[in-house]
Formats: sequence, C-alpha cells, structure tokens
Amino acid sequence: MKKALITGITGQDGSYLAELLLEKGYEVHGVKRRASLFNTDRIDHLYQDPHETGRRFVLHYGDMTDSTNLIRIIQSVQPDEIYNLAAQSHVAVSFETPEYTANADAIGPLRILEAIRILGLEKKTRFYQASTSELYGLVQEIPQKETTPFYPRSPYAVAKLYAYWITVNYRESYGIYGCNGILFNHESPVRGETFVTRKITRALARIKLGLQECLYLGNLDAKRDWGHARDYVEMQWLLMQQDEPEDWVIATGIQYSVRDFVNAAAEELGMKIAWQGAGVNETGTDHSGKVMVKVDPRYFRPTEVETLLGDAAKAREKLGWAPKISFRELVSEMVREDLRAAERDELVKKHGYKAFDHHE
Ligand code: NDP
Ligand code: GDR
Repeated sequence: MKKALITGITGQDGSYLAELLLEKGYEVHGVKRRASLFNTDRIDHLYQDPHETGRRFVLHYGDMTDSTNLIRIIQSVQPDEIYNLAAQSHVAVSFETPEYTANADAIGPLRILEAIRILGLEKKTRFYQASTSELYGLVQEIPQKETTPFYPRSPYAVAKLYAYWITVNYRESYGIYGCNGILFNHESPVRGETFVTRKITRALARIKLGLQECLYLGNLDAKRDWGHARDYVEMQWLLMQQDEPEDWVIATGIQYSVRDFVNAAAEELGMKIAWQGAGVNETGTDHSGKVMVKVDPRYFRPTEVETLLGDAAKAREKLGWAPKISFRELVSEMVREDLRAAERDELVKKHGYKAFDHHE
C-alpha cells in the first residue's frame, strides 16, 4: 500500500486530494495546524477513529514553519509521495503578512526537501509542489504555458517563485523526484470564503434570502481561468506517477472576468444584475434599482494580476488530461451549496437565533 503525506490537508485541495488517494487505496497522512477551534470541517467525513486498527487516514500536528516537526513527521511516516499543498494562499493577505508568507510558502517547501535529504529518502519519496499561475503575474505571453517567463506581482507569488525553483534545483542537484504543478485558479463549494468566487456565490445566495444587503468587491475587470478543484487534484496525482519528474501547467484555457462570474452566479439564482458606472463608482443593481454589488477600493491590491489564461497543451498531449467540469457547472454547484447554507442560516434566524454574519 502506497503512503502519501499531504500538507495543507485541511484546505480546499487537501480535502479533495485526500478523498482521491483514499479511493485509490493509499494510506493517507495529513499535516494539520493546531487551532483554537476545530479546523477540520472539510475532512471530517474522512476521519477514522485512532482507537481502531487498520486506519488509512492519519492526521499529525505540524506547521510549515517548524523544520524539526516536519522532519519528525516525514521520518515516522516514510511517505512514497509528499504533496506540499500547505501555504498562506491568499494573495491580498500576503501584502499584509509578507514575512510569514515567505516563511511558510518559500522556506516551508525547502524544509520538506531538506528533510527528504537529511532522512536519505531521495530515491524513495516523491515531492509535489503546489505552484501557481500567480507566477506569471504581469503576463509576458498569452496564453501562459510551461515556458512562459515569470513576473510575480505579490509577496505570495514571489514566495511561490522560490518554491518553484528550489523544487527544480533539488531535482537537478540531488535527483529527487520533485515536480511543480502550475495550477491556474480552481474553485469548489469548499473554496475559502474570502476568495472572490466563493465570496460571490455565498453573498448572492444570502442577498437572495434577505440575509445580506450588498456584496462589496474590488477589481471587477480582473480575468481568471477558473477550473474545478476536483478535476485539478486528479492531475496532481497523475503527474506524480510519471517516469520522469516535470513541471506542468493545469488550466481550462477559458477566461472570464470577475464581473462575468457575478453575472453567472446571479443567473443561477434567477437574479439579473444591471451594471452602472465604472471603476470605483461601479455598482450592480437588481430589477428594482436596489444596489446589490458595489466596488470597494479596500479590495484593490497594491499590484494586481489583471489577466491569466492557461495553455495546458502539454498535460493534454502527454497525459491525456482534460478538465471534466465546465465553468457553468462549477458556478452552479457552488451556488447550490451556498444557497443551502443560506437557507440553514435563514431557518436559524427565523427561530430567534443570531445567524453567522460575516461578509468579507
Ligand atoms: P487553502 O488556503 O484552502 O489551504 C491551505 C492549507 O494550508 C490549509 O490546510 C492551511 O491550514 C494550510 N496551511 C497554511 N499555512 C500553514 C502552515 N504554516 N503550516 C501548515 N499548514 C498551513 O488553499 P488551496 O487548497 O486552495 O490551495 C492549495 C495549495 O495550492 C496552496 O499552496 C495554494 O497556494 C496553491 N494553489 C492554489 C490554487 C487555487 O486556485 N486554489 C491555484 C494554484 C496554487 P488551515 O486550514 O489551518 O488554515
Ligand atoms: P487569486 O484569487 O488572487 O487569483 O489567487 P482571488 O479569488 O483572491 O482573486 C481573483 C481576482 O479577483 C479580484 N477581486 C477580488 N478578490 C478577492 N479575494 N476579494 C474581492 O472582493 C475581490 N474583488 C475582485 C482580485 O483582485 C483578483 O484579481 C488564487 C489563490 O487561490 C492563490 O493561492 C492561487 O495561487 C491563485 O488563485 C492561482
């Protein structure tokens, strides 16, 4: 039985990847951080009682900023594959916490690669680095592929640039099977609530039920290549199964703006948005003229990535990979789940309890 270690198992991708690897018969180990509240919502359905024998799903406390802890976990698990998904993954937040972001997102992967060396696991343990389309930042070529030059535009992207190259370097220096998946944005119903897609689907569902008045957004013109996380974790596994380690772009090849995403989500909810104004004065109103969406400059970034569009021809041609879930299906699934959650909140409110009411 193959053993996999997933850092960031409590995150969006970690939860989908854990499901996939368990289905494939792996023993799955995950690193979770200590938190003052439970932080395992996304993987609670996979939980196996530690008192039972034959467990295939095991969690370890750990942190990307703690080398000795990572070495100890890797030593005890002796994984065949490590998927490094842990990161401070919010681009806007990285401008507020640049040093921490570098520590977790750049030095974190170095710590794991060093652990592989220190423990003499270079020939046994394969390493996947969660690289990102944010590396392309100020884009030098459209669409972006494996050979497109990088131009990172945030502390997050700069940290991920280090992680990308240290993975390549350890592959070339020490023969470690290390590969980068350069993944374009991918979303799902369990996407973090402060990323723009989930923020939109959650807010519009709540506006529809009268639980929230208005959705405040930043740059409506930003364009992204949005796929579904379930499709993308399959590719994370697949590129770890190749004879030789390589770096791969994973994308849908189709681009939409943030405004397009709002329109698509509204349509799913049977709402129509009329847009007026431009830039900081742009608003979106409903049929009665009530403002539902408003631009708030607080969500603008000091340096923005305006447009990303991926070309995954290499993955398509060499691995036969293609995303299965369309943009409309993604939006529809996210809206459906957020509407269900909003209905639960509505019920709670109706019975006199205060519903969770956080709009960021
Ligand atoms: P999430 O933000 O949903 O999950 C991040 C995970 O990392 C969480 O489990 C989080 O733990 C954990 N984590 C954060 N900091 C630390 C730390 N210091 N030590 C240990 N664990 C930590 O991200 P996604 O699932 O969306 O993304 C997975 C990876 O892929 C990330 O590295 C991201 O940068 C990268 N990526 C994501 C893309 C996307 O569109 N989703 C696209 C390209 C790359 P906790 O739950 O406790 O916060
Ligand atoms: P991104 O995702 O920065 O691409 O990083 P995010 O959803 O945060 O932003 C996408 C675009 O939408 C614009 N935007 C807003 N963004 C947020 N979060 N909130 C808003 O209110 C808002 N209004 C407009 C942003 O300016 C941006 O242009 C994600 C993360 O998952 C990274 O970890 C990953 O590496 C990349 O995708 C690929």
